[in-house]
Amino acid sequence: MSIMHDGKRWILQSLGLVPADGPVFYGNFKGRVGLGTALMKNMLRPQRLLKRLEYGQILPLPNAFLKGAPCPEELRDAAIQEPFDQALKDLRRDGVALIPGYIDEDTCDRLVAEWDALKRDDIQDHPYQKKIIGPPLSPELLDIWLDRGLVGVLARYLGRLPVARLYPSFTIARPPYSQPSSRNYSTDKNDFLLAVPWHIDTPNLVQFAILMSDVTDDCSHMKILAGTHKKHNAYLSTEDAALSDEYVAQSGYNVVNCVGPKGTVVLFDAAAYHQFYAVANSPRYWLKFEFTPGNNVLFNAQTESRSVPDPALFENLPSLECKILSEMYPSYTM
Ligand SMILES: O=C(O)CCC(=O)C(=O)O
Ligand SMILES: [Fe+2]
Repeated sequence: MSIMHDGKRWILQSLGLVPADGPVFYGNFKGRVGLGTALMKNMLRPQRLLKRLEYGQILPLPNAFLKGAPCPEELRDAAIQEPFDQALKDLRRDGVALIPGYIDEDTCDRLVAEWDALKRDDIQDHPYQKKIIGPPLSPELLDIWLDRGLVGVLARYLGRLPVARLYPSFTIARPPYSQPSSRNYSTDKNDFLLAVPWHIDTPNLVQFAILMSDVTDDCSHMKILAGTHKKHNAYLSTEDAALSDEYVAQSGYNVVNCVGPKGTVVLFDAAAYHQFYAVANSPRYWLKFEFTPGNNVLFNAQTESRSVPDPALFENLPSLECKILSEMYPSYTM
């Protein structure tokens, strides 16, 4: 460790911002949730807060000052009726909302069968996880990705136009291990590959995922710490990015298990602490769509072309949908 690093750490520890090692805070699990620490951390490392401010996620600034595009009326209207309005309320309150069995089972089975058979050299096929980023677009897949009710919930939540920041991702998480305790874990090594520590992600990221297999509390699943999305969470280094199990247990936050029958939709704000909770040999099939109001988009030219089997798919896409996909498919939507 450099003197610089040690010196900085000493100051942060003296301020109580990065706690010393102890029974609740240790190793890379020195994160905590609280407006006081968040305020100080955001001042010392303001990038995250500024990204949220720029896109209207901190204060309702006038449009002229904001990046991204305003929330279109059509999207707002699409999410007024149920089950979307309730989902929005849950998302606002907890940082997560579930719509059980929203996508029909046959559709899920058909898509899974198609992707099981897919051969492509960019498919990650690790023993712990199989992952396809940007599976071939079909009318069925586009219908889910661009579902006006679901995207509408995210639009009302952000108050801005959500844009796709990544291609759809289909993952089969199949841990051979059960959830390690944070005590036995170092985020530096990441032997577990899957996102098992309690963490937050890039600012302004909102997502919905479809459970492509039945998932119960006894299966591998995602957990969310309800309400933590309201705390302006920030971290200064990898040391305080994750929460320890002991801290979560004493914090009193409700844990929401993202489970349900095949076809269930899970909408969530990645500013809420969440984790993949591993159950040995219990695979979870999951199709995920990520949106931001415009920041941190992960365009990839190769994925763009590989995921479009037929450019005609874009021909009749309304301009609103083109805008939502424009960062991912500039060659087709411009
Ligand atoms: O796979 C999971 O359950 C967790 C995924 C995650 O951390 C995320 O989508 O941001
Ligand atoms: Fe995450």
